[in-house]
Amino acid sequence: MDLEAITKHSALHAKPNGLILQYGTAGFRTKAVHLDHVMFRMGLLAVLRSKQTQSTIGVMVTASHNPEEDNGVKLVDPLGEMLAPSWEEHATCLANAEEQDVQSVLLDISKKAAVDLQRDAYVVIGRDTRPSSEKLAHSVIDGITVLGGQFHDYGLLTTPQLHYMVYCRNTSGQYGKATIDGYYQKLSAAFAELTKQAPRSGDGFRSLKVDCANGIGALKLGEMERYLSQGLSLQLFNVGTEGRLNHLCGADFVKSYQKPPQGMEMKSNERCCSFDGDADRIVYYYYDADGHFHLIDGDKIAALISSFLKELLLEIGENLNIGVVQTAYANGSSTRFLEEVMKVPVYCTKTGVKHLHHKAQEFDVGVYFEANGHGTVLFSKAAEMKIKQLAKESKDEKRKAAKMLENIIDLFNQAAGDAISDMLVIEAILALKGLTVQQWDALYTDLPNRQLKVKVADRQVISTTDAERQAVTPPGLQEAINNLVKKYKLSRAFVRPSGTEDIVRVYAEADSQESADSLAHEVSLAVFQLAGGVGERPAPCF
Ligand code: NG1
Ligand code: ZN
Repeated sequence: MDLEAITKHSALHAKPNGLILQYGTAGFRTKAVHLDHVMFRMGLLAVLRSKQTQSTIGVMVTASHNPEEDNGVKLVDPLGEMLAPSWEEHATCLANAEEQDVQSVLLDISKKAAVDLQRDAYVVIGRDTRPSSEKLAHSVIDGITVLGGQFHDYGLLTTPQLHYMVYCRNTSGQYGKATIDGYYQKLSAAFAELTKQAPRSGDGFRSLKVDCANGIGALKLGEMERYLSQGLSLQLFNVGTEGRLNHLCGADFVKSYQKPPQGMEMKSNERCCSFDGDADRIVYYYYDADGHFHLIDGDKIAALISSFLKELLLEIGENLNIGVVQTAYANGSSTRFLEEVMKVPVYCTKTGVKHLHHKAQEFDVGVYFEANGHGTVLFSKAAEMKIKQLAKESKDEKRKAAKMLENIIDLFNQAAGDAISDMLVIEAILALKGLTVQQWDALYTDLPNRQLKVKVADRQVISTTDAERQAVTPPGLQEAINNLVKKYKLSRAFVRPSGTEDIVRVYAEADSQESADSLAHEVSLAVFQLAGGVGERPAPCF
């Protein structure tokens, strides 16, 4: 380590006094103007992680669905996964070190994590379309080079594309080619192959309107269109030429407000979807003939996909197990549908895809989706091998099912939830089953629900258990929630500190929208009173 050079360059990316940040559910995230030092230091950390794992590490600069003036950074581990928890701690230590301590913290991490500093390091970088992202990506590169690491800067990428690149590079190209062309080719070939069997029943199944949240999705779907040929025609909205990123549009807006995005022309019964700002979330929706808006969220996406996969798995008859992983935010109706109608086992983990991803790895076929539309399907290596063998050796229907599963394996991003790949799988399933968006929606009826945010002085005073469904502290809060929930029918509510924003999230569902709204409001008041609310008392919503 050239300690002198580190000190010199670090001073060029000085940490604002007193700023403390946490490596949260999705890395560091805050106003872009506060992030320069974090970027430089994450460049340093990525080099150490690369040396330690002897693999390529990814660094993604994005704040996903958050406002345009925010930014963020996260590291991607060798197989495309989120950074290991012990390294999240190192990341937090390094990001918060005072200027004069950067060297010693680096040495300390190297020692604790047994990093052989003599090894080579290779880091790949991607960034979203935020105005601040390019400069921040250069600060990452500065950190990488000062520690002697090599790098490849992919420039503009969706978050899942960067995960894909990392995965490809660490599996000697077996997973795919680590280029943007390789990504499009892999996905479009699998999509074409999968939809070959679909009945040609009019244009309805071949066209889709996409709200790109004024983000990277617009650029990347634009690039991908020519690979899709006639298979699917996309009409892109909110492509970033006029509106602001994630402002009144995008998957998070549509899911949170249960409203269509601005800037999209929707006719009744037309299938539409929204990506978020870095294209790792997707939700669908439509207007019915009476002008009512219907949201099809991550839970219903998981329901469609797992029903289809279950059918194919029965067809090949190999006893490969399937499991669905959700969080506490999953609509109660979706859990009931999956368990009671579909008869697939459902598991609940803490919020944040790393928890879902981890749990999904326990199954031959692990389907995981957050209600907000972030998810994918993971196939175990053993399942993948079995399926590939059957696709070659078996006959007739069994072979057909195995081939479809093989295409689905290729189509799902095994490294991370990916709006582009989820969209293609969903479109393929709808076409193959001849399902309209209304028929898909009719799988089950969502329980009315409401999510609210409450500002408190210190959100960490709330701690939870049971996959975040029960509050352990502050004292009395869970009892208060229990008593409120009893007042409503088919009701459920929970609260947890956000991992990405300085707020407490409140979730409630009940038999009617009025009840869900009223329960969410009452729970917000309980949080405000018992967990140190600041500012205005929460007002009744809607
Ligand atoms: P927080 O802020 O911890 O609730 C949000 C989402 C997560 C996940 C992360 C990362 C909800 C309720 N929470 O986390 O699911 O997507 O952002 O982007 O949607
Ligand atoms: Zn995102």
